[in-house]
Amino acid sequence: MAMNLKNSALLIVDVQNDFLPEGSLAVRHGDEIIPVINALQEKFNFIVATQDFHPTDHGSFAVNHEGKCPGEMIVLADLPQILWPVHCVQGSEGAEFHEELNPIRWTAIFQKGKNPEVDSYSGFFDNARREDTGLGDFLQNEGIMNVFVTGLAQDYCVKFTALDSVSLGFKTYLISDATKAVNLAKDDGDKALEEMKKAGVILIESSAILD
Ligand code: VGL
Ligand code: ZN
Repeated sequence: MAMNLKNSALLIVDVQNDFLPEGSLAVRHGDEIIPVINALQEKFNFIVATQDFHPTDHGSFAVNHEGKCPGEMIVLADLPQILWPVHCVQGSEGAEFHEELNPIRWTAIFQKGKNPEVDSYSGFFDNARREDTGLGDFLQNEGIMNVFVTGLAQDYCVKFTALDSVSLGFKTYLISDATKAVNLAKDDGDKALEEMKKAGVILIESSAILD
């Protein structure tokens, strides 16, 4: 029997061209989740997307640190920071949502990563937890109690969004066939799943909602 989706939000994390095959920070098989997310969208009355949206001088870009390459570590906002290729630059094609992802019924888009001094994986807070995007209050004001997380990437923005969602008191689900990992190390995606489970995120498959 299909789940009851009263007071539930579908959260679509960073399904943007740069995280899809051919993008600058491509997640392998990332495009395979798009039809799954589109099917899920039909079951929800409340849908919100997040968008990684960096200025060109963002501190997470390796090119902005002389002599550094993507994958190397630095310190940013007093936190260990992995350096990335340039991605999701404001106004670029790479920052746009994939054209096959249906945005028609989205209630809101929350952008993050706009402050060059700190990275922002979660859709709720920056990595230093100094700034709040407003997503938590927005969901609460709408009476949302259950958050269903999908999108990219399972081992970064999806993981941190799901962990923050739990910490804010939402009953939080990860739809495991509606996300894919970057896997800089080959088991990062699996480790992220374990971490989320431990924190109280409930793992389900899309069939629990679609069938
Ligand atoms: C992401 C790395 C850098 C993500 C964003 O959306 O998972 N990963 N910026
Ligand atoms: Zn980013």
